[in-house]
Amino acid sequence: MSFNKIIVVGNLGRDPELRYTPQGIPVCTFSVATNERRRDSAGELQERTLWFRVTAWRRLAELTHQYLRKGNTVEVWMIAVRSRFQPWKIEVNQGDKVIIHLTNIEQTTDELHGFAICEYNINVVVDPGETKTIEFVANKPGVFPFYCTNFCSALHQEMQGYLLVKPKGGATAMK
Ligand SMILES: [Cu+2]
Repeated sequence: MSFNKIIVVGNLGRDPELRYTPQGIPVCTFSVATNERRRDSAGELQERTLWFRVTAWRRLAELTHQYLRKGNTVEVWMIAVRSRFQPWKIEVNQGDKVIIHLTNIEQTTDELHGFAICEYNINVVVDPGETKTIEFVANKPGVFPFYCTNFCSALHQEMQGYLLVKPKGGATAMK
């Protein structure tokens, strides 16, 4: 038996795209650029960019799509359904621009959900079947809980999660 394994560390060319095969299997493709600097025969420093095309499948494809981003924009596709948010935690770096697309996937027409992060002055209500997009810059480091502000059930306050904003150059508050 033999195998080889490579580790690619670089930058994304653009945000990963998620598609589905005709059988419904998630596939996520993205490109990673790596830079190599070397001296040529004349002693000049040359920079060479090498692109790797990466394909992730199934759950990894979904996670890749959910979490990987180009530059410092974090885009999250979140669902709200009684009594949870999915994903229920978001980790970003201080200074990141955060875009949350929140979809309420309830079937019953009166099942509204709210979404609030008090410290960031965010408070929205999402109707069943509706998607709302929330945008903000995560400039305050720390751990900020979010929860459902609508009385969707007696457990609405248990419908919660947290936003972790890792401080620039500092220690991580929570893992
Ligand atoms: Cu709710």
